[in-house]
Amino acid sequence: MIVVLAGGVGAARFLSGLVQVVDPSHITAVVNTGDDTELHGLSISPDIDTVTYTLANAIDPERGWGLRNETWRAMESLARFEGVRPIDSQAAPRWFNLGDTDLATHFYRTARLREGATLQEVTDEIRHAFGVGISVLPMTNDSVRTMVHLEKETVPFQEYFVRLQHSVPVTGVDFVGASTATFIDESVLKNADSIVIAPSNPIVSIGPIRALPGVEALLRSRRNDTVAISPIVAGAALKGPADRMLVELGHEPTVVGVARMYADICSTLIIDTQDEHLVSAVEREGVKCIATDTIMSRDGVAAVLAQITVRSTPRKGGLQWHD
Ligand code: FO1
Repeated sequence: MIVVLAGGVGAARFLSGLVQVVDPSHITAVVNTGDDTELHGLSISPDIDTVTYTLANAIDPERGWGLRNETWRAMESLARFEGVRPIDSQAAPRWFNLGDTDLATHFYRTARLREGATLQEVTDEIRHAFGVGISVLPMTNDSVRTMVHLEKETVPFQEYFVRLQHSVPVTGVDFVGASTATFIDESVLKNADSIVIAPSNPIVSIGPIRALPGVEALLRSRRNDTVAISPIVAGAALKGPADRMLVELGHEPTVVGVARMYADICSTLIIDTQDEHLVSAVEREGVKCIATDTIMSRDGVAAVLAQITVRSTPRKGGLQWHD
């Protein structure tokens, strides 16, 4: 079993390459839920849906989130209430775009959670409904919410990322609920043949998973079987605010900075060829370093990157994959 610690878009793209080189039944994605939010009374799990929709080839290719061929009639129809909504009302927010067919997923998840299903159960039902072959696990069934500290206020992650367009400096992040949450399943990390840290935001996508009780120690114990892929290429994030967040939170926004953040829990870091000149600097952090093409927006790159990734971890347990 290959276990992939995953956030949103970059992780989803990597997984879409991995399923081309490894039998999907041998892949488990442990997905960040710190981005989850409740809007319109609906329980929304963006990173889980991005992974599920991408592997179902149903993702909108331009946005990297939500469903392709989407319509927005429900969201447009909310506009009429903005004129009558009391000033302090949270009703009918339109800054977070929920497409009409995407809403169906949130209706189903919300209703099942209200019936007492766990997030793990309903996530498994949804990935089956979308015909996804890998196991998709939320990092926990408990409520963990990434709160982003800005200069003058603290906001939930999606308000930082979407409403404020992550255009404001961050002074800190907290994963509220993490210290009392239960990691979804320790045996997944204990028994994995290899563990991959996907090219996700090290702070707000991988950070929440690491913050769950017992996970950091487990990952340290599996360091030799763990490989990470840098989400930073040539000092920048390919998507989202990872590079700025690294700087704002005191890290170096380079593959060396990423190596420092992951050195305790992974033995190999895969970086892009644009950073090839930093291979020795990464290895000085005590992490083996492989430079290859990691820009998965180009066709075929995700599968090759996945192949290099699985080859770079010891093939424990004789896991079969097609070379
Ligand atoms: N990202 C945006 O930039 N704008 C949006 O309006 C937006 C809506 C949205 C709805 C459902 C969903 O699953 C994801 C959505 N995202 C949107 C992306 C989301 O904020 C990010 O994918 C993750 O939270 C960060 O990885």
